[in-house]
Amino acid sequence: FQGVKQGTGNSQYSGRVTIGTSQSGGSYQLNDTSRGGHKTYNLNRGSSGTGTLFTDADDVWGNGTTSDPATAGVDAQYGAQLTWDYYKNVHGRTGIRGDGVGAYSRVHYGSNYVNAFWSDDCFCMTYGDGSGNSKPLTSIDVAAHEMTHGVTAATANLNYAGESGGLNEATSDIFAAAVEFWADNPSDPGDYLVGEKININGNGTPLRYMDKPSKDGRSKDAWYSGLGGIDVHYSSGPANHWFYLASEGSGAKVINGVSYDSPTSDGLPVTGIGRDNAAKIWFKALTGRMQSTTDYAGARDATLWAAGELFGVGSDTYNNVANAWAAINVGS
Ligand code: ASN
Ligand code: ZN
Repeated sequence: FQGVKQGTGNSQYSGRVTIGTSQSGGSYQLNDTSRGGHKTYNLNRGSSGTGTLFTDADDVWGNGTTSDPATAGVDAQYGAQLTWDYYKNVHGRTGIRGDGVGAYSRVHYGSNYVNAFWSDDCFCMTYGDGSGNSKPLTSIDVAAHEMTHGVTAATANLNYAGESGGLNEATSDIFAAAVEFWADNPSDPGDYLVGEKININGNGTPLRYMDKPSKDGRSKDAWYSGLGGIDVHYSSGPANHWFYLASEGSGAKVINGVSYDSPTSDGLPVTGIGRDNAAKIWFKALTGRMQSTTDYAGARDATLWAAGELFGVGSDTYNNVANAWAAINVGS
């Protein structure tokens, strides 16, 4: 017989988790029919097609380490599940396109591949295993980042170049942080860091810092006239910084054991509105106002429109949103 199941996964980054699976005949599959049929496939070092759908005899998946190929499948399936649940429960959006249809994930892409990516062509996410000391790219924040590229493509469709490209990347980092905080998994508590679990630099540092993006040595903290000319993973910096400041405010702070200290470009303090409010505003701006060519000034307008709709024009929340933009040198 066939049915919707709840499997047990021994993940690499999130401890023991419950994952959506299904049963067909005598075996189980990583096919989450309760979330649009989101599936996870094993590319087994291949780099095209779908490889094979993960299957299992007892619905207990992975062993928590890379010695079992199913472990990466568990993390990918779990990250997609959390991201699905976050968009549905927090923003009322069911599925990447809002149509209830799941995407799919592919793990063990190629050899020594130190990246992950979303593709609109396959409507799927793909994860490498890392190389040397770097680890599989299947952490919660990376999964949420990549899946959010699908949401952006289905909504504002921000062009992946220039300032709009930086806003596209920032949207993925913003919801990566939001999903991680919302998931509240004790093995991977929420933070304003991107990729802190995967050792991508080989020295234990994260890929990006939202409180002070320039800590990575390349990202910008504030808008300047040349911002549209740099790589989108660095021009995302000011918008990531906006999200941190709007959420938490400026100054020093410790959250879930991580220390932050967020400077402002105008030297004026910013009062935070809370990350749930900041995420609601960004989501509404993304889906209700931003377009493919939206730049930083346009993103400010879009978030102020959203803040006005949600909290009232001239409310404290509205004014604090404007102050966070001024703190990254956008608007006055
Ligand atoms: N991981 C990267 C990203 O999602 C991959 C890329 O640059 N295409 O932005
Ligand atoms: Zn990205």
